[in-house]
Amino acid sequence: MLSRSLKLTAAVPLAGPMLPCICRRSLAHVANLEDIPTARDIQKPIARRPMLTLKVFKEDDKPFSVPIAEDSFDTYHLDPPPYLVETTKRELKQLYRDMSLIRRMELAADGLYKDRKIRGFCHLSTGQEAVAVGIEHALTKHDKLITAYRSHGFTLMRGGTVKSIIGELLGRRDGISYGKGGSMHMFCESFFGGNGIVGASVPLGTGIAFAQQYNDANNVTINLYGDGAANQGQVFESFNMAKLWNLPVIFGCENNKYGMGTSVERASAMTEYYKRGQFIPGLRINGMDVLAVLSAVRYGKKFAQAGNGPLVYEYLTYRYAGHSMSDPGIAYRSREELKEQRANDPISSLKQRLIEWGVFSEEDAKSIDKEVRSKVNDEVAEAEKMPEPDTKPDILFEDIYIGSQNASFSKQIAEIQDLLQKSGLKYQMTATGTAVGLFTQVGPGRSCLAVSRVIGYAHTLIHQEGIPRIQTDIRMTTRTDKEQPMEGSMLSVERMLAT
Ligand SMILES: Cc1ncc(C[n+]2csc(CCOP(=O)(O)OP(=O)(O)O)c2C)c(N)n1
Ligand SMILES: [Mg+2]
Repeated sequence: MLSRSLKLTAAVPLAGPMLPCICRRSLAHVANLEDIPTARDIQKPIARRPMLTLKVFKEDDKPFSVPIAEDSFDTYHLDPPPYLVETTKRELKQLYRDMSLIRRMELAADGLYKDRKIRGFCHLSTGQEAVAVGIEHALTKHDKLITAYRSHGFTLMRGGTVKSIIGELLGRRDGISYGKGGSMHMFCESFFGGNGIVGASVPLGTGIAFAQQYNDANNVTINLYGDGAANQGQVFESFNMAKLWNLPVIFGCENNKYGMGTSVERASAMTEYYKRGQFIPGLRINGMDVLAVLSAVRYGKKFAQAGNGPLVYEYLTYRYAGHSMSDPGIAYRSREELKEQRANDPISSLKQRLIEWGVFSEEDAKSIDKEVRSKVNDEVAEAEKMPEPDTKPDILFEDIYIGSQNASFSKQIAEIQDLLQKSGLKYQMTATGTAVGLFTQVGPGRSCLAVSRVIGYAHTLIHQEGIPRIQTDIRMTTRTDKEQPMEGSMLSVERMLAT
């Protein structure tokens, strides 16, 4: 039903609002590197950072420029972003505070997990703060962002609060996803998660950029993924469509050097992820320097807004913690490596520069740290006081999109239950609004007819009512009283479900 109605509406607007988008598409540069407007001949020397006499103003909001290191970028068919970053005292202090806030919040989550108050998945981003913060400061709330599952920092930057994020991790009703999403599934305005399936968010982000182009919104989508996703086919399919249609998207590989415990060298035949767009210009950025990230994303946003199409960015960064809380993070990397990376810490390196430049003093930095610590402590305490969700089945159905079927869903479930009861089968069934889990046993000599009727009904649900997933575990008790999965019958079940 769902797919049928989608087909109909998609056909209608072609002649209307679709038009500007089609016109723009015809401007796209198709697989021809010479045609990229700002493409740079790779042989030409890269413009280096000009010399600067740093002038920091007393006033908080008076703009001035600060330098970033010459090795901040590597380019691929693209001129580098500015090595002088225009900013203000207020912004520099805010960059420092934002990174410190993410760090503190992550450390608090670490503690709550170890106290067994947070259960399940929990992926921390300590070490990677400069990426989330640098990106956010180059955007407005009209720009969109989507990332993978290491998402706490991005959620905070996009508008979440410490309280709502920690509340979510604790599974509380007032968490940012009402306690139903946990670490990997957090969302807020202009932030599309928080996605647990590696690589799957990249095509989604491409669709978001398509929507921006379609709606003539002069904004950009930041489409992030990990090095562990970078070799997936859907990533390259997304690159192709984005270039073909000239979409305003900055793909960004957060290269923290490991996908779980596998180093990039063991996973990728070519680890220069910024060149992986082939026909899309690319940029490798020192992702441990928030100012380099800021400069790069501001530049990329202008590039996309000028109608030049996508970019492929690579943020070189490092995660201090293990992949998730169950990984101590030391089996596949040495303590020396960790120590070396920590010496390059994004927060302390910014602090040092801000002190050197006279933006703030050591004392000012300490008082920011103190304020951040007490803010996180207060908000964690508030989150811990948030109510648990009621244990009512209705709560399962709230906030879950199941098309227009919400009202009839419980009726359908009741019908399946009725069928099962009549069949005399022992069964267990769980239903969540988007999926039905069915566990049943078939005894010897009993006909499989009842099971196939149930599966037939499930099949109808999938195709006509938009229920995307039916999970079955049907076991047969054999004559020797051993229980075994109904493998033979499973085949026909799968066939039925596939049709
Ligand atoms: C499609 C899919 N395959 C496998 C997994 C299991 N998995 C979870 S995280 C991960 C590694 C991803 O590494 P990376 O993209 O580098 O992200 P990072 O953890 O470094 O932030 C894998 C393989 C998954 N979630 N989805
Ligand atoms: Mg990684």
